[in-house]
Amino acid sequence: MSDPITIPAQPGPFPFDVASTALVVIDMQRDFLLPGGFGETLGNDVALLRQVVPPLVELLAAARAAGMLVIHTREGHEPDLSDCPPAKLRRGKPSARIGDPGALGRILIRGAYGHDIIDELAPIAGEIVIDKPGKGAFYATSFGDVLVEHGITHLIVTGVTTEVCVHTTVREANDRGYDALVVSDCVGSYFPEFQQIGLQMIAAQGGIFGWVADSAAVIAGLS
Ligand code: TIU
Repeated sequence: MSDPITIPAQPGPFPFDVASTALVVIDMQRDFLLPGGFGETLGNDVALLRQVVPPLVELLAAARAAGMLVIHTREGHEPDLSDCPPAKLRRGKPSARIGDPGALGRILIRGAYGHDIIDELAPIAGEIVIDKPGKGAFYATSFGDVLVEHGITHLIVTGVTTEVCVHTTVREANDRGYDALVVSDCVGSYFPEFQQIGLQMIAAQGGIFGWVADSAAVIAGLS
Protein backbone atom coordinates (compact mmCIF):
# COMPACT_ATOMS: atom_id res chain seq x y z
CA MET A 1 0.00 0.00 0.00
CA SER A 2 1.16 3.53 -0.75
CA ASP A 3 -0.14 6.67 0.94
CA PRO A 4 -3.75 7.46 0.03
CA ILE A 5 -4.26 10.48 -2.23
CA THR A 6 -7.51 12.38 -2.70
CA ILE A 7 -7.91 14.84 -5.55
CA PRO A 8 -10.74 17.28 -6.25
CA ALA A 9 -12.90 15.97 -9.09
CA GLN A 10 -16.44 15.94 -10.47
CA PRO A 11 -18.83 14.90 -9.01
CA GLY A 12 -16.74 14.76 -5.80
CA PRO A 13 -13.32 13.85 -4.38
CA PHE A 14 -11.51 10.90 -6.01
CA PRO A 15 -9.48 8.87 -3.48
CA PHE A 16 -6.83 6.43 -4.72
CA ASP A 17 -3.40 5.11 -3.90
CA VAL A 18 -0.61 4.81 -6.43
CA ALA A 19 0.04 1.10 -5.86
CA SER A 20 -3.47 0.06 -6.86
CA THR A 21 -3.99 2.61 -9.65
CA ALA A 22 -3.02 2.45 -13.33
CA LEU A 23 -2.60 5.33 -15.75
CA VAL A 24 -4.32 4.15 -18.93
CA VAL A 25 -3.31 5.90 -22.16
CA ILE A 26 -5.83 5.01 -24.84
CA ASP A 27 -4.98 4.83 -28.54
CA MET A 28 -2.56 7.79 -28.80
CA GLN A 29 -1.61 6.36 -32.18
CA ARG A 30 -0.41 8.12 -35.32
CA ASP A 31 -3.49 6.71 -37.06
CA PHE A 32 -5.71 8.93 -34.92
CA LEU A 33 -3.46 11.97 -34.44
CA LEU A 34 -1.56 12.48 -37.69
CA PRO A 35 -2.74 13.41 -41.18
CA GLY A 36 -3.04 10.39 -43.47
CA GLY A 37 -4.27 7.98 -40.81
CA PHE A 38 -7.53 6.30 -39.86
CA GLY A 39 -9.00 9.39 -38.17
CA GLU A 40 -8.53 11.50 -41.27
CA THR A 41 -9.97 8.81 -43.59
CA LEU A 42 -13.17 9.09 -41.54
CA GLY A 43 -13.37 12.79 -42.48
CA ASN A 44 -12.02 14.22 -39.22
CA ASP A 45 -9.73 17.19 -38.56
CA VAL A 46 -6.97 15.39 -36.66
CA ALA A 47 -5.41 18.70 -35.53
CA LEU A 48 -8.11 18.89 -32.84
CA LEU A 49 -6.52 15.97 -31.01
CA ARG A 50 -3.04 17.53 -30.88
CA GLN A 51 -3.96 19.70 -27.87
CA VAL A 52 -4.09 16.54 -25.74
CA VAL A 53 -0.38 15.84 -26.25
CA PRO A 54 1.38 18.50 -24.06
CA PRO A 55 -0.70 17.92 -20.88
CA LEU A 56 -0.57 14.15 -21.37
CA VAL A 57 3.24 14.25 -21.72
CA GLU A 58 3.35 16.02 -18.34
CA LEU A 59 0.88 13.66 -16.69
CA LEU A 60 2.73 10.61 -18.02
CA ALA A 61 5.99 11.98 -16.59
CA ALA A 62 4.32 12.54 -13.21
CA ALA A 63 2.86 9.03 -13.18
CA ARG A 64 6.24 7.52 -14.10
CA ALA A 65 7.97 9.57 -11.37
CA ALA A 66 5.39 8.36 -8.83
CA GLY A 67 5.97 4.72 -9.85
CA MET A 68 2.42 4.21 -11.11
CA LEU A 69 1.68 1.33 -13.48
CA VAL A 70 1.26 2.70 -17.02
CA ILE A 71 -0.82 0.83 -19.60
CA HIS A 72 -1.03 1.98 -23.22
CA THR A 73 -3.63 0.67 -25.64
CA ARG A 74 -3.63 0.56 -29.44
CA GLU A 75 -6.70 -0.05 -31.59
CA GLY A 76 -5.94 -2.17 -34.62
CA HIS A 77 -6.08 -5.47 -36.41
CA GLU A 78 -4.07 -8.43 -37.61
CA PRO A 79 -2.69 -8.03 -41.17
CA ASP A 80 -5.20 -10.64 -42.45
CA LEU A 81 -8.07 -8.76 -40.73
CA SER A 82 -9.21 -12.01 -39.10
CA ASP A 83 -9.99 -10.09 -35.88
CA CYS A 84 -11.92 -7.32 -37.61
CA PRO A 85 -15.67 -7.88 -37.69
CA PRO A 86 -17.07 -7.38 -41.22
CA ALA A 87 -19.46 -4.77 -39.84
CA LYS A 88 -16.53 -2.66 -38.61
CA LEU A 89 -14.82 -3.00 -41.98
CA ARG A 90 -17.94 -1.93 -43.88
CA ARG A 91 -18.90 0.91 -41.52
CA GLY A 92 -19.39 4.41 -42.94
CA LYS A 93 -18.00 5.94 -46.10
CA PRO A 94 -14.31 6.46 -45.28
CA SER A 95 -11.91 7.66 -47.98
CA ALA A 96 -9.89 4.48 -47.27
CA ARG A 97 -10.89 1.42 -45.26
CA ILE A 98 -9.12 -0.49 -42.46
CA GLY A 99 -6.31 -2.51 -44.06
CA ASP A 100 -5.99 -0.28 -47.13
CA PRO A 101 -2.57 1.25 -47.87
CA GLY A 102 -2.26 4.82 -46.62
CA ALA A 103 0.36 7.52 -46.08
CA LEU A 104 1.24 5.95 -42.70
CA GLY A 105 1.16 2.34 -43.91
CA ARG A 106 -1.83 -0.01 -43.90
CA ILE A 107 -4.63 1.67 -41.99
CA LEU A 108 -5.08 0.44 -38.39
CA ILE A 109 -2.99 -2.67 -38.99
CA ARG A 110 -0.58 -3.94 -36.32
CA GLY A 111 3.02 -3.38 -37.32
CA ALA A 112 2.20 -0.44 -39.60
CA TYR A 113 3.83 2.91 -38.78
CA GLY A 114 0.46 4.56 -38.32
CA HIS A 115 -0.72 1.94 -35.84
CA ASP A 116 2.00 2.77 -33.35
CA ILE A 117 1.94 5.33 -30.56
CA ILE A 118 3.13 8.89 -31.30
CA ASP A 119 6.79 9.56 -30.49
CA GLU A 120 6.03 11.99 -27.63
CA LEU A 121 4.18 9.27 -25.66
CA ALA A 122 6.18 6.20 -26.67
CA PRO A 123 6.04 3.47 -24.01
CA ILE A 124 9.20 2.88 -21.99
CA ALA A 125 10.55 -0.38 -20.55
CA GLY A 126 8.18 -1.88 -18.00
CA GLU A 127 5.04 -0.28 -19.42
CA ILE A 128 2.30 -2.49 -20.79
CA VAL A 129 0.89 -2.19 -24.30
CA ILE A 130 -2.51 -3.75 -24.98
CA ASP A 131 -3.52 -4.30 -28.61
CA LYS A 132 -7.29 -4.24 -28.93
CA PRO A 133 -9.53 -4.93 -31.91
CA GLY A 134 -12.47 -3.01 -30.46
CA LYS A 135 -13.23 0.37 -29.00
CA GLY A 136 -13.09 -0.87 -25.40
CA ALA A 137 -9.85 -2.05 -23.79
CA PHE A 138 -11.44 -5.14 -22.18
CA TYR A 139 -12.98 -6.80 -25.24
CA ALA A 140 -10.82 -9.63 -26.68
CA THR A 141 -7.67 -8.52 -24.81
CA SER A 142 -5.66 -9.38 -21.69
CA PHE A 143 -6.43 -5.96 -20.15
CA GLY A 144 -8.75 -7.33 -17.44
CA ASP A 145 -6.26 -10.04 -16.45
CA VAL A 146 -3.42 -7.51 -16.34
CA LEU A 147 -5.39 -5.30 -13.95
CA VAL A 148 -6.11 -8.25 -11.66
CA GLU A 149 -2.49 -9.46 -11.76
CA HIS A 150 -1.26 -6.02 -10.69
CA GLY A 151 -3.89 -5.54 -7.97
CA ILE A 152 -5.38 -2.54 -9.74
CA THR A 153 -8.69 -1.14 -8.43
CA HIS A 154 -8.55 2.43 -9.78
CA LEU A 155 -7.88 3.79 -13.27
CA ILE A 156 -6.76 7.23 -14.39
CA VAL A 157 -7.87 7.33 -18.00
CA THR A 158 -6.48 9.46 -20.85
CA GLY A 159 -6.28 9.30 -24.64
CA VAL A 160 -8.55 9.44 -27.64
CA THR A 161 -11.29 9.73 -28.49
CA THR A 162 -13.35 10.87 -25.54
CA GLU A 163 -16.75 9.67 -26.72
CA VAL A 164 -15.56 6.49 -28.44
CA CYS A 165 -12.66 4.45 -27.01
CA VAL A 166 -12.36 6.39 -23.75
CA HIS A 167 -16.08 6.15 -23.00
CA THR A 168 -16.29 2.49 -24.01
CA THR A 169 -13.33 1.55 -21.82
CA VAL A 170 -14.54 3.54 -18.81
CA ARG A 171 -18.03 2.09 -19.11
CA GLU A 172 -16.58 -1.43 -19.34
CA ALA A 173 -14.37 -0.70 -16.31
CA ASN A 174 -17.28 0.67 -14.30
CA ASP A 175 -19.32 -2.48 -14.93
CA ARG A 176 -16.38 -4.57 -13.71
CA GLY A 177 -16.16 -2.62 -10.43
CA TYR A 178 -13.26 -0.27 -11.16
CA ASP A 179 -13.25 3.38 -10.06
CA ALA A 180 -12.16 5.39 -13.09
CA LEU A 181 -11.17 9.03 -13.28
CA VAL A 182 -11.06 10.63 -16.74
CA VAL A 183 -8.55 13.47 -17.14
CA SER A 184 -10.41 16.24 -18.94
CA ASP A 185 -7.49 17.90 -20.78
CA CYS A 186 -5.78 14.57 -21.53
CA VAL A 187 -8.68 13.16 -23.54
CA GLY A 188 -9.66 14.50 -26.93
CA SER A 189 -12.38 14.40 -29.54
CA TYR A 190 -12.68 15.40 -33.20
CA PHE A 191 -15.93 17.10 -32.12
CA PRO A 192 -15.67 19.92 -29.52
CA GLU A 193 -19.31 19.46 -28.53
CA PHE A 194 -18.80 15.71 -27.92
CA GLN A 195 -15.73 16.52 -25.81
CA GLN A 196 -17.75 18.80 -23.56
CA ILE A 197 -20.87 16.65 -23.30
CA GLY A 198 -18.86 13.42 -23.18
CA LEU A 199 -17.08 14.59 -20.05
CA GLN A 200 -20.34 15.78 -18.50
CA MET A 201 -21.95 12.38 -19.14
CA ILE A 202 -19.31 10.59 -17.05
CA ALA A 203 -19.70 12.68 -13.89
CA ALA A 204 -23.45 13.43 -14.13
CA GLN A 205 -25.95 11.66 -11.89
CA GLY A 206 -23.47 11.53 -9.02
CA GLY A 207 -20.73 10.00 -11.19
CA ILE A 208 -22.83 7.46 -13.03
CA PHE A 209 -19.77 5.73 -14.47
CA GLY A 210 -16.77 7.71 -13.28
CA TRP A 211 -15.05 10.90 -12.14
CA VAL A 212 -13.55 13.82 -14.08
CA ALA A 213 -10.64 16.10 -13.10
CA ASP A 214 -7.97 18.02 -15.01
CA SER A 215 -4.31 17.06 -15.22
CA ALA A 216 -3.23 19.83 -12.86
CA ALA A 217 -5.30 18.26 -10.09
CA VAL A 218 -3.90 14.79 -10.75
CA ILE A 219 -0.29 16.00 -10.99
CA ALA A 220 -0.70 18.01 -7.77
CA GLY A 221 -1.98 14.87 -6.06
CA LEU A 222 0.97 12.80 -7.30
CA SER A 223 3.67 15.30 -6.33
N1 TIU B 1 -13.41 7.50 -34.58
C1 TIU B 1 -13.23 7.73 -33.30
O1 TIU B 1 -13.64 8.76 -32.78
N2 TIU B 1 -12.54 6.84 -32.53
C2 TIU B 1 -12.12 5.60 -32.87
O2 TIU B 1 -12.43 5.07 -33.95
N3 TIU B 1 -11.33 4.93 -32.00
C3 TIU B 1 -10.92 5.48 -30.78
O3 TIU B 1 -11.61 6.28 -30.18
N4 TIU B 1 -9.72 5.11 -30.33
